[in-house]
Amino acid sequence: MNFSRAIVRPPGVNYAAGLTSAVDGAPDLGLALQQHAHYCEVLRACGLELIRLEPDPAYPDGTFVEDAAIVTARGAILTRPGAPSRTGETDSVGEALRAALHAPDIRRIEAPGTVDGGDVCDADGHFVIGVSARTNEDGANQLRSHLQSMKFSASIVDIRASKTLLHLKTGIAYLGDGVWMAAEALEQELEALARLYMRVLITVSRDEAYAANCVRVNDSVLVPAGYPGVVAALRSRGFRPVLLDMSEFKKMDGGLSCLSLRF
Ligand code: CIR
Repeated sequence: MNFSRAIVRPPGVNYAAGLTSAVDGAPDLGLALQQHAHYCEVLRACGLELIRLEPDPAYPDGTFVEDAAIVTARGAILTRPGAPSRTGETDSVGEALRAALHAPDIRRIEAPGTVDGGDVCDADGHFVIGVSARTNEDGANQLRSHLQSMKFSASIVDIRASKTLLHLKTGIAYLGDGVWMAAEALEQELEALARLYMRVLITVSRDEAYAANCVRVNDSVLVPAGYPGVVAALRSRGFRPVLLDMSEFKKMDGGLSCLSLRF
């Protein structure tokens, strides 16, 4: 949960052409850019140095950089995103990671495997990998092997029954020190997760489900604005929530974590 850098990419001119299942209408690009700028300011205030990528009109979903790679303390793995329109997003993220990590060769998920970074939750070096509509079993197995060869442990959880979750981290966040946050929708999957080191579980009610995707960054927890129950639960456990307006990313099915790749 201690990070010093993050890769980010603002939404581009055709951001509204990205994938979405949301019914809140088209996003307002001007407002999305303001929200993104504030997100970046908050990361900097948390002590992170930002590596800023340029938007590429070929990839309207490119602002959701977290889906393109898994970055660990022992190296990175480029994903192979499950939506065909997003596959090429890994090129620019890979280039940035090679430069940032001084690593000419970065591992990658190969076909027929698919993995979206939003399906991968790092809990102090144990990685939970969700099999979802975007991450398939082959991809999850490849990722687990890579992580194991890097001396991490990993477990795979099938979340396909939870139709409301695009990714594992749509519904779950690890906040450090054995504290997890999980949406009620993940109840069944949590039985599998309960075998993990779970000291405290904060359950997020259905009406605040979007806020289950929050991110611990150093001493703060970044939380979408508008979810008072989650904020109260975090404060009562001694966390320092920092609220971020996310309306224009929610309209494109994006959560707070997917706007940055932290390492
Ligand atoms: C997509 O459907 O791929 C994008 N519109 C949203 C991706 C959000 N990623 C994430 O939550 N990890």
